Amino acid sequence: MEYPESQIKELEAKAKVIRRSIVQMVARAGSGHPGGSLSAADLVTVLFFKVLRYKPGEPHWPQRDRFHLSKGHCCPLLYAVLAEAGFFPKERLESLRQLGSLLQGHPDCRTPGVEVASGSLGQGLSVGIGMSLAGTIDRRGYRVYVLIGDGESQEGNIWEAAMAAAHFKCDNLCAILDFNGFQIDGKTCDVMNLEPLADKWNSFGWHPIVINGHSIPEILTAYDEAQSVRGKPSIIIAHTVKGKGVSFMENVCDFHGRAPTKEETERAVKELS
Ligand SMILES: Cc1ncc(C[n+]2csc(CCOP(=O)(O)OP(=O)(O)O)c2C)c(N)n1
Repeated sequence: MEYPESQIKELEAKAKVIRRSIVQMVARAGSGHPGGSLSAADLVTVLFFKVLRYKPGEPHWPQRDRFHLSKGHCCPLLYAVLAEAGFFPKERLESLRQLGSLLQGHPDCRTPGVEVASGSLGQGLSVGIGMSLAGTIDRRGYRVYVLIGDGESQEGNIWEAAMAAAHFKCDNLCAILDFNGFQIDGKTCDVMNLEPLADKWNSFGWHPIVINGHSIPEILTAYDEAQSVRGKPSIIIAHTVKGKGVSFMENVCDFHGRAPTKEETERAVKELS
């Protein structure tokens, strides 16, 4: 499908705003996870500003589409998007990781827009299956999206969920795999190789869609395709760059879980302006 150029430009601009928020938020907190937040920024921006149905003023609206951030350490991305979407005031982003703040270092369901706590990797897809089945049983008509990491995909629980979702024909469920090639301390392929990944998901009974996770048109097309699949769940395997958008963070493992210094923050913000 063709998408209007203006829509693509608008989403690209929005993703830039989100990336800037991520860097500034983590810098202010002095800790956090910028790398995997930046790599998934385009995927989650398009999801929230083009695909999901929700009411920011009514976070528990029963018909809302569900988004679950299974790789919970990337909550700076989720918080930036939720603030931009109007779930809470943007000034609150300044309180990331402070004691008593609504914006904890890993997601907590007291934060408006956060569906489920996360941070212990591997569990989110199973949570998504529960949401998917509940939606079908209650005839709510919503869809469920779960963002997982490539390092996270080494967890056995992911593959149990893969089997179960296909068994239960969860076609309202879409996993998004942020395949940035890195995990906490190295390349995913060196720690435990995942390839051939699309073949694996296909053999587990899923509909895999492989894309460039920084191409807005490819992301839009993938979400459209996932929505049209019947009788099986879909997974968007998105090839991304860890730290995307900030030159000195790209593919640098150190920025998995460290805040930029004051000078680095100034440089990053300039690049994202
Ligand atoms: C069960 C569990 N084991 C270990 C960790 C510690 N941990 C946090 S992030 C991370 C790496 C995750 O890699 P990936 O899923 O690729 O995330 P991304 O690169 O997108 O940030 C690990 C091992 C955890 N949070 N949960």
